[in-house]
Amino acid sequence: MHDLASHSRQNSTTAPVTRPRAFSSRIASLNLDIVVVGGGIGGLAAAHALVNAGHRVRVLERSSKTTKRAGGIRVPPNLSKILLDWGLAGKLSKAAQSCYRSSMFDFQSGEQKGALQFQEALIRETGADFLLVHHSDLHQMMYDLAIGTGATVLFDTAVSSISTPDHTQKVHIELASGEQIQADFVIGADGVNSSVRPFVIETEESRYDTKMSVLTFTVPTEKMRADPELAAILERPSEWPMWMGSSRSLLGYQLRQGSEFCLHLFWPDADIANDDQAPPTDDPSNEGWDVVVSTEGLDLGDAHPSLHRLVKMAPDAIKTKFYRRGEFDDWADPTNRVILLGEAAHPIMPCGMYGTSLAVEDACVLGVLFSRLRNADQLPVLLEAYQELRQGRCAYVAASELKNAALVWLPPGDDREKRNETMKKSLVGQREQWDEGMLRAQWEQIGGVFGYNAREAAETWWVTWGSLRESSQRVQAVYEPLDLKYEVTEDVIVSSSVTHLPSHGVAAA
Ligand SMILES: Cc1cc2nc3c(=O)[nH]c(=O)nc-3n(C[C@H](O)[C@H](O)[C@H](O)COP(=O)(O)OP(=O)(O)OC[C@H]3O[C@@H](n4cnc5c(N)ncnc54)[C@H](O)[C@@H]3O)c2cc1C
Ligand SMILES: *[C@@H]1O[C@H](CO)[C@@H](O)[C@H](O)[C@H]1NC(C)=O
Ligand SMILES: *[C@@H]1O[C@H](CO)[C@@H](O)[C@H](O)[C@H]1NC(C)=O
Ligand SMILES: CC(=O)N[C@H]1CO[C@H](CO)[C@@H](O)[C@@H]1O
Repeated sequence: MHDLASHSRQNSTTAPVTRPRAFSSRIASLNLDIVVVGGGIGGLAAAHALVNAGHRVRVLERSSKTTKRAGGIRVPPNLSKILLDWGLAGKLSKAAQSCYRSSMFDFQSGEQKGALQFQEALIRETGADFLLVHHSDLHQMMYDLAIGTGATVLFDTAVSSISTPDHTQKVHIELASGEQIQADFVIGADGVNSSVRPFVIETEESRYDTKMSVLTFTVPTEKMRADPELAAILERPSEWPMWMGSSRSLLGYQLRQGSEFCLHLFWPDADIANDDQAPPTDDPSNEGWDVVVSTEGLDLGDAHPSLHRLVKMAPDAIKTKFYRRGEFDDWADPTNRVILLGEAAHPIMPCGMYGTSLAVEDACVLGVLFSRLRNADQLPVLLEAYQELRQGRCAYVAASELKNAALVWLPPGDDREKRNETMKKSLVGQREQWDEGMLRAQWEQIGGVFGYNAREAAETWWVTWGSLRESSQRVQAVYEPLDLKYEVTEDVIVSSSVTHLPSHGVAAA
């Protein structure tokens, strides 16, 4: 590994003295040349965190710099906290909307069925607000951060393959243009359909068709204000409404200071009329964010008439096919030169609450670990720590996300009756009733998810294991003292269909 060692930073004393809190002031004494494949929010966050940890970073992004189509993102407190730590308070106060409550309505009648109030105490404890922000705005903020710290971002640069030829320590990155570049280390942050992943995982991944897609619409609120029923939805900007249907659901929220309303429609593929321009709904090319369908051919069926009107106010929608994938055994390649991050490592249900949070947390953890780098021999241990710190939490969050989503699209049956009962209590009894039933259990679960501290988890790992492993150079098999708390239990959506929630999932509440 002498090749790597030769990059050892000569001038670490010139590091800036003050840094935002999400970074340790630590600078790695071994300075790597890192390539991040994919300049989404996760890749840019990784670039920012790793430059801050003392490394040189180039981001390769296949699309062009002009903003791509996107909708909104829900930013749970743990992500907003990282963003605040990264100095984005000013930009967020202009671009983001705080959110404290979610109301549930019947998809057909429009009648309110329940409410989920984020208790202030909990929000306070997590230390940051729940925010709603446009994907493009957050992406731009991340880009500015990455560039500002000194990362290089190359657009229109698609990676076609990577390799690690035996005779060199470098990773070779083959671009679609035919050009080849080299790096000491590669981060695959190229999203759900990652082209780096096949290099890291050897076995063919399993992909399960949920037979559902998410349609993301953006409606100018100006149009909604002209319709009294829809205007009423806009009266409470700090609340996101959800409409619960049978094997379908809709949620919406205001963006960009109330000028836009973003909608995510969770919809069965069978009910999406085929657009001539779009690929057939069951085709994997519908995954991702590139397929745009016209709202003309979309029939909302038995939905409340106001929802029909609402959806038609958007000329088109981004259609994202939802495949579930199993967990990947390895996030790092056998040579420990390539690692996966964000959706490339742990795909999650599209348009849920946590996709972006998990990707940025990954970046945060990787930054902390890589600020410890002194010697290339540490890489196997640090990469193992990264996966160990992240994988359990990501799997837990992905499962609970799906469980929560399934709760609002339950088909008729006992589970749905139970849900209705509990939701009714959330409306009638308010506080006293709050302490009972599923919603509270759900909320506690959310609390556990919000309560995660990516940076501290990584720092703790180092204190507990890092220095120890470093001296012994032996990877230990047991990690209990870290107590990651996040475990995927059998009852959390391992079922064969996402449109049905396993009965004990609800009964447990
Ligand atoms: C254009 C776009 C719009 C989105 N809109 C929304 C939204 O409205 N709401 C929501 O909840 N989530 C949205 N998402 C998803 C959300 O960004 C992710 O769930 C989350 O932020 C985790 O991101 P990631 O960085 O891991 O992956 P992604 O956000 O998917 O980013 C991956 C990046 O890698 C690039 N890439 C892929 N393959 C290659 C390659 N071979 N070479 C170079 N670059 C490559 C892609 O162009 C993309 O920019 C969107 C994603 C994208 C890409
Ligand atoms: C339960 O709630 C759903 C969604 O609001 C509704 O369609 C269904 O009729 C409700 N069931 C009963 C028995 O009220
Ligand atoms: C996913 O990647 C494969 C191979 O790189 C490609 O053929 C396919 O079109 C991609 N799918 C999407 C949705 O981009
Ligand atoms: C990364 C980060 O800042 N995480 C926060 C998540 O929430 C916990 C507890 O609620 C905070 O202590 C963390 O700072």
